[in-house]
Amino acid sequence: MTSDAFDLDDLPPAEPYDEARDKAQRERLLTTWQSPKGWRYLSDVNNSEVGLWYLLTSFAFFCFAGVLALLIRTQLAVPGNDFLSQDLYNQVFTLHGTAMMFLFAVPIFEAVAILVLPEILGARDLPFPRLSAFGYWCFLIGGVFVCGSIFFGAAPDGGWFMYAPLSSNPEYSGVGADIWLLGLSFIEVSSIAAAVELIVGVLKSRPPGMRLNQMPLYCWYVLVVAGMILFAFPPLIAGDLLLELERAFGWAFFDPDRGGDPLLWQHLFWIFGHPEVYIVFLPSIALIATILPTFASRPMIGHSWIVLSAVGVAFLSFGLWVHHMFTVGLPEISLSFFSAASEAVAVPTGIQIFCFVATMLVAKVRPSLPMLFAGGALAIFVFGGLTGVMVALVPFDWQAHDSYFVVAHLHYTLIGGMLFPLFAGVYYWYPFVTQRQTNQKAGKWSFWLMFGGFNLAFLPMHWTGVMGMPRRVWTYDVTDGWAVLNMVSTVGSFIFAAGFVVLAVNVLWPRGKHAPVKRNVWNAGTMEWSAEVPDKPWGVRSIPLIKSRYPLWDQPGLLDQIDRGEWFLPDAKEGKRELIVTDILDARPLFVQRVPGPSWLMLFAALFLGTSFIVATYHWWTVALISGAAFVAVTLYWLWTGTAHIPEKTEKYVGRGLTLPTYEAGAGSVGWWAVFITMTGDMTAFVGLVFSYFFFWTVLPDFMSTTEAMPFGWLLLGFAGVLGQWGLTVAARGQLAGRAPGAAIGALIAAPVAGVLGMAAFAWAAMQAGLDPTRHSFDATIWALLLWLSVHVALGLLMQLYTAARIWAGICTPDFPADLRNLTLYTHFLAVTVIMTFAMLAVFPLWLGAL
Ligand code: HEM
Ligand SMILES: [Cu+2]
Repeated sequence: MTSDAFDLDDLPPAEPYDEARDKAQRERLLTTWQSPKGWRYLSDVNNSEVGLWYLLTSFAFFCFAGVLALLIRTQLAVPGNDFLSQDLYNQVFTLHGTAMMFLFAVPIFEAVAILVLPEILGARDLPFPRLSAFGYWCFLIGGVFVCGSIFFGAAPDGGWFMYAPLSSNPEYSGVGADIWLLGLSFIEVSSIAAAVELIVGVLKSRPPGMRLNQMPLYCWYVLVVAGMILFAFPPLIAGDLLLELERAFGWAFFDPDRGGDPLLWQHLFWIFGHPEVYIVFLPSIALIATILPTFASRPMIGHSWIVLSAVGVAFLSFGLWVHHMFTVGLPEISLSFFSAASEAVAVPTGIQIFCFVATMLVAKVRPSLPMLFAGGALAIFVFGGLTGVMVALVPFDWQAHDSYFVVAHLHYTLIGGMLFPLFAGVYYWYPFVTQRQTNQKAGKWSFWLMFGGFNLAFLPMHWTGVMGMPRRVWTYDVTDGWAVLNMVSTVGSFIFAAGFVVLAVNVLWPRGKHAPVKRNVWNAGTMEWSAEVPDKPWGVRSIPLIKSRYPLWDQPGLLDQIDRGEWFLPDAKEGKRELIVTDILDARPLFVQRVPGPSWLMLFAALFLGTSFIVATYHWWTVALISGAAFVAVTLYWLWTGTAHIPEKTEKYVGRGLTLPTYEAGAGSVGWWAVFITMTGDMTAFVGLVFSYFFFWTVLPDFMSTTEAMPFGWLLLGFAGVLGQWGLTVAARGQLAGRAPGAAIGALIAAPVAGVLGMAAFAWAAMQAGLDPTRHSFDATIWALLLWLSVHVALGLLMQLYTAARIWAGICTPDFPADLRNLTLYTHFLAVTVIMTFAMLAVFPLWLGAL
């Protein structure tokens, strides 16, 4: 039976249990999924391993940033202190904020998700294990680079939001700003890679039967947060690009003398920065939403309300960024609007909290370490939320802006909203990861030390702030009257740090010395606790049919059935790592996806890409180019050898009467979705550039008229050329489907020729008009748009030649056209990009002229 004719409610019974078969299947699964041994372990791609590396690395950066925090507090302990120099102090607080936000808060979400999401979904792995590994290596390399800079006195020192013009003028800010811009862009790319992986994972790797409305809350939050990363990071990448172009080549974006505007940076930064706050804290709410039902021994009250509120917060959070700019002198109307919108976020956030509290009230909650942390989190976070409501009011914010009141507020939300829930999660899942139990008594100590220390450190900052202590000052005078409160803060922060040390020792204590646990120690309802003790590398012995949000509670006998291999894919006969891909809404099984195993390619790809970003910081352009080319070569080899293989048979029996295809191309496949989602993020970055264009247009009355118009004919030719690159690709798809691979190859070779000629025509038009990016913001914006387009034309060229070669080699065929389908999707986005570019370069100015 294939999946169309398949009724999930009426499955044939499992075959009778046979011990010898079970043993053979287990052996085959083991050899297929086993991690490589010795130093080859680092070539592994299994989500359990990569997730763990991610987790440990993020915590390492947390420790680093925490030590910086202690340096800050030591410096501020007494007035007139000279423990840190002023210059070093600037680097220390900038790097503290930067590392906490970019190297800890976001990556830790991805780390936890990579580690537990597949298991909660009852999947063997995520659909692109190698992508996760690549993302991890990029994160490690970029993070070490950014953090390492402080040992050379070269760390960024412009604050974690790097405001122009301080950051745009190399005279005020040294190489640190470049390290910040390039290093973080590189890390953002890896964050986006992980987000793509997680979105596709939630949408397509759910077990059969787990319809969207049956998905555990944790998965909903992962979907929402990964989606937010996809829309929030790209505007910042666009901003980074503009700022680096100004720093390295003198392009005029932020310099008011040349028609630039520093506020553009603030907009692009906070369009990212505000959602970032929710990107950081929603995953932690997700942890509470996962932990709470377990200890309440009942389903969460208001499941759908929580999901809707999470989605609501995500949407709202993109409309709030201006509340970080209340004091820059914006029109009153926009102040009122953004103030009201900021208050509105309290509503969906409140709904989520109310559902949690309601669940706790109706159930008898079992006291436990994770719940202790969850309770502490709610207490701190609600307090931080209240001061948030205060600073969202414009008159109050005018007083409190850039004072220690804000430092207090942001740490109450971040530490209450993300750190404490995260620690709850650490204690909750420690037995899942290690199959041992932490020392509960030490756990309580760590809680009370951190809870007490935290409040002692940050509560006084509300007063120092109101008394006028500005943030980011390296020292103060005894006559300011802040000395006692600052000393209290410092003592508190060291107590907090002591609590964290207790936690770290507890968790890192040799595993063997902790007490072993039985399966599903907390008696939880979600699938990750179905893991056998001792743990196996295959994720789940057989992939079950899921009919409940809490299957381990509601589906009697499920564990035994899974263990005996009575469900889907109980075997790995061909020695291939296989997943079941299901459809987005109803999780009906669609096909069997084969995922590649361990490889060094991702490490090399990350090293080359990292090198080219790092050397670009020092303007060694040649090395950057060579290394970039090496990255492209490795990636192409990785794609060629690792993706879209033609399977040895087109169908496969997966058990319980179900036979599934082993290949899929187009909109059902995971590869297509990955391209679609990645390109959505890419378009968002482009929209950031479009935003810049219209931003200048609204703030500069003569934005369009400072230069000669570009010749329309050349622009039209450019437009036609790049559009031709798209059209020829679509034609190639038609040719291949019509079983004319030769013609398809021809079209795929002609396509980039059209695109490159088109780009040349565009550039010629800009040169004809004498556009010089260092002269004025208009010229710089046009060149930035063209630069963006040309990079995409070039990427298209690479992929077109790659796909032509695949057709020629017989890997991409009329019946197995995945590569070409994905490429066509890419060029659809290219077409939208060139249409919008043409509209801004040619149509919009014409239309304005006609007005
Ligand atoms: C371990 C406890 C922590 C302590 C004692 C601490 C201390 C501080 C202090 C004193 C400042 C103000 C520095 C200044 O304005 O001169 C600061 C800034 C900041 N902290 Fe923390 N912090 C801690 C944890 C965190 C965490 C967990 C996060 C985020 C997840 C975080 C994010 C930030 C950010 C974004 C800034 C602003 C940096 C800037 O002004 O550019 N901190 N921290
Ligand atoms: Cu905000």
